[in-house]
Amino acid sequence: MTDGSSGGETLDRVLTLEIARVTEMAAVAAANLRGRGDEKAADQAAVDAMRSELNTLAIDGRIVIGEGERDEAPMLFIGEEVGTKNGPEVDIALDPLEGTTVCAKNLPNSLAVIAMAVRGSLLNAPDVYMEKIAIGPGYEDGIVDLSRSPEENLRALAKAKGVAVSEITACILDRPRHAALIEAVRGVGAAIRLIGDGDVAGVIHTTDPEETGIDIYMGIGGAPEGVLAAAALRCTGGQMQGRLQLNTNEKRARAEKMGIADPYRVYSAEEMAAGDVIFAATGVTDGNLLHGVRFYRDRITTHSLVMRSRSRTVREGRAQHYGRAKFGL
Ligand code: VTB
Ligand code: MG
Ligand code: MG
Repeated sequence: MTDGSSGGETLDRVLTLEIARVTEMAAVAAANLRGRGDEKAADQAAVDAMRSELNTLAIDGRIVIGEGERDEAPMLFIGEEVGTKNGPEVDIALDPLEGTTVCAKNLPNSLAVIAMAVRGSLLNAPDVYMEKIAIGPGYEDGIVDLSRSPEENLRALAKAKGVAVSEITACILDRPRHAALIEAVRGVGAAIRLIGDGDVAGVIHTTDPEETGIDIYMGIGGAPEGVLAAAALRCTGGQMQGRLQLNTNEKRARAEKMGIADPYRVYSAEEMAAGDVIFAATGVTDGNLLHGVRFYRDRITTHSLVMRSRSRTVREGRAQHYGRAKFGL
């Protein structure tokens, strides 16, 4: 099928711009409640806004990475059908507010994110942890690998970049489970950017080290966030590996029901998000790549990235939304 067609192996490229509206709406709703110390309220506002905008799109959409399984998530649950149905069959991964805690504290890098792909091309990951490693574009395949030690990976990256290991910065979630990883990274002489939340942003930051100061993402975060990050990397280039942390029988059984036969499998970005993938993210709070939403008397401004894997296009868009009424604000 040719590019721009409405179904089959490729997505209509107009959808790339359409999904930016979806993340913009979610980001504005969340930003209206940022810094209030109430993560649930901000998350709920983002979910409501994203869902109603998503339902206006001419797609036959199915959520595969969402807010959770049906019984615990009333909206945007896994399996929920969205869109007008008059359009291509697509699978959707989303997080209306990625980094709820950072949003509640008004700290950097909370985002509204969505990825869309041809039906059947996104990994149906259960909501468990995933070990991840990611670097930006421009490197030979396989220079970092989850099967190698952090020291080996950092040395290989430094060598490929042509710098000393001390000039490499790794982004890692600030969690007790990363104590040994953090020690290893510092032990080899690399620097660490410790983040409180938001590893989708952390992975995307590796794609623009000059701008963000981050060369590599390492560590264990959410599996749903892993698939979202993989979708973004498919568009920007770069390498990523993810391995689900299925450390109990219950988790292995849950994963098996979702079609995951080998619990130890290492997934590449292509295996987590295959084929023609589109991705959008809008900043909620200010961050390294995106400004947060700004509220003015007569308008609201948003800052987004929209990407498409097929054409490897990354567009950055700042929108001035005159007339705040469309946001109900
Ligand atoms: C990360 C981070 C998310 O969950 O995936 C993290 O990107 C992992 O879980 O923003 P823990 O918080 O349990 O360590 C979030 O913090 C929340 O979705
Ligand atoms: Mg969420
Ligand atoms: Mg999240």
